Amino acid sequence: MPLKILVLHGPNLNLLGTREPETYGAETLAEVNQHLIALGLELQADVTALQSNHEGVLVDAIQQARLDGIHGIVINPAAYTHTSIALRDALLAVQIPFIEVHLSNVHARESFRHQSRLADVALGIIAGFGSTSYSLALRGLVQQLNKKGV
Ligand code: CA2
Repeated sequence: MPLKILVLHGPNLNLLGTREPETYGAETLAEVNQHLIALGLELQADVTALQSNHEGVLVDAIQQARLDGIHGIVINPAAYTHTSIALRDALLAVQIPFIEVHLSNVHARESFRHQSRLADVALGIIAGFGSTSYSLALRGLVQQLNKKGV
């Protein structure tokens, strides 16, 4: 049975490829998702992706992931990284290993981006590689899950 991986994108990431390419890259969200689905096939992982601008929708998706038997989550919580106790609580509640991903190097930016509400409960964090951050996260997550014999 292939691993089931959920990729979650937080607020404003639907704008990828249309604004601020110097910070977030030129690839659209649809292209990022296509690459992850293709990489998933290579890694024998079934990848599904969801973007929402709404915190509650992301919380619902995390809760649903448990019911759907998702083995691991790759999440770019975007601005909710720095604020959301609700996302932290949801991820802790479902006990699904997750990787926190950022396109930009958040530590080279404003100080309010240096804090994460999720990082200390994440399996790992990847930041600063543009859309490649997601691919690195997916590879790392699948490797860890396979190592654990999930
Ligand atoms: O670097 C990242 O991936 C961030 O999670 C992106 C968030 C930001 O609030 C975090 O501090 C770091 C912002 C996402 C906004 O996405 C846009 C994409 C294209 C154009 C404009 C915004």
